Amino acid sequence: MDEIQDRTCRLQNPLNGGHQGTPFLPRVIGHIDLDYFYAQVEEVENPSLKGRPVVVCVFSGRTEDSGVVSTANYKAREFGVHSGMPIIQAKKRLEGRDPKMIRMDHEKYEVISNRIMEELGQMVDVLEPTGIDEAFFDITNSTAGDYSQARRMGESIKSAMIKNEGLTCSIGIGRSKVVAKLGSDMAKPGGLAVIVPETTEPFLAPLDTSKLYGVGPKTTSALEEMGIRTIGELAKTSPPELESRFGRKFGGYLLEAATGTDADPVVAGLEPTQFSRIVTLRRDTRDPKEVIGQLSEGTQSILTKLTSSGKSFKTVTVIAILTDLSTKTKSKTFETAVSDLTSIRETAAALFDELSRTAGKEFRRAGVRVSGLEGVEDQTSLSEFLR
Ligand code: TTP
Ligand code: CA
Repeated sequence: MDEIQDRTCRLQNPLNGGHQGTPFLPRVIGHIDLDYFYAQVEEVENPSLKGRPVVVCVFSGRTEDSGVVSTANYKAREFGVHSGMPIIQAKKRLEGRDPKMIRMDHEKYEVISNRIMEELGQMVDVLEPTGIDEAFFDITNSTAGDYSQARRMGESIKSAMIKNEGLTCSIGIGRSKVVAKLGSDMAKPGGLAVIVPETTEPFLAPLDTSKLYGVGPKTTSALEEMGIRTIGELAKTSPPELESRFGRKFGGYLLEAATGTDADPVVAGLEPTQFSRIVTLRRDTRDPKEVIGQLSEGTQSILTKLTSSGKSFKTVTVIAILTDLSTKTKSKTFETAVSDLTSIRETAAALFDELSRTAGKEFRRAGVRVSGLEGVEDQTSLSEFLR
């Protein structure tokens, strides 16, 4: 155990990105992946779909049914429906099973994804979104490297997703990105897998190499040709043997991945393109004054972020999550960029006023977003130039 812990510490030392100042804590890295994301969002919006096969479709428009499946819920997957399958084929497989075929609404999923990433960002030390419904995170500092604490954080992230969004997710936690990603894959759907540092190598050893992040069918068959089938066998292979077959970089990566010692740090998300804050209202309401009042800290914090990053914005969007968990948004775009609190608050109040008249239901949660940020490029290039 000590040897593994020690190696983890030395590896993470210069590379521990998000938790400077505490160099000897074992790394605690997580990976979160929302379950059947687009289809689950549709189920949340329309709970009567639960129990039915739900297929989110990208219609090409050529004929009524031409196009492919974007994703499907687990009920539809039971009948072999999966992402990328032609819609016609999915319909055949679900004949007589009362399927619901839904047109993909990318913008809607993106609004929800952005909100989720913002929420997650507030719960962890460093968040690195890697797709519309997945992200790596680092919680070394907030758990002080303690894996029992990490398990509790994993549980509370899962509960927050259910409470705030009505969505289930899968989480993996371990000492590296590869281990965390493998954990979330194994925990699907809806689970939490915590792989403590001491048991990482014995945990990985019996698994097929194809389970490793970045190991696709081509690499798997190349490894098989070398007589390597399990991660444990890969871990015992000599570096020169792997490097001569896969090159120095990928060969080295394979060995690190197989021992769960890949040291890649979790890097905070890219330059923001928007700032937003969302709150759960003290009571369900659609009174615009009450809503904007409860967002006063949130709008202030948006302003602080704008000021500290030297940015102004062109668009204000208000977001309301109604009592049935459906999401409604309304936006206003200015002709020229602005950066003052009054523009945010007054515009948001007017937009909430409009939204409350058309929403049809009370708001459970409410948020404000500013986007169309300006001043980013100028500042970055200048500071980079000076550096
Ligand atoms: P995934 O996370 O790969 O899949 P998923 O969330 O639907 O299911 P799982 O429970 O297995 O994680 O992709 C996230 C979203 O990206 C998915 O909901 C829809 C979209 N997507 C496509 O549009 N086309 C595709 O081929 C894939 C794989 C995903
Ligand atoms: Ca997913």
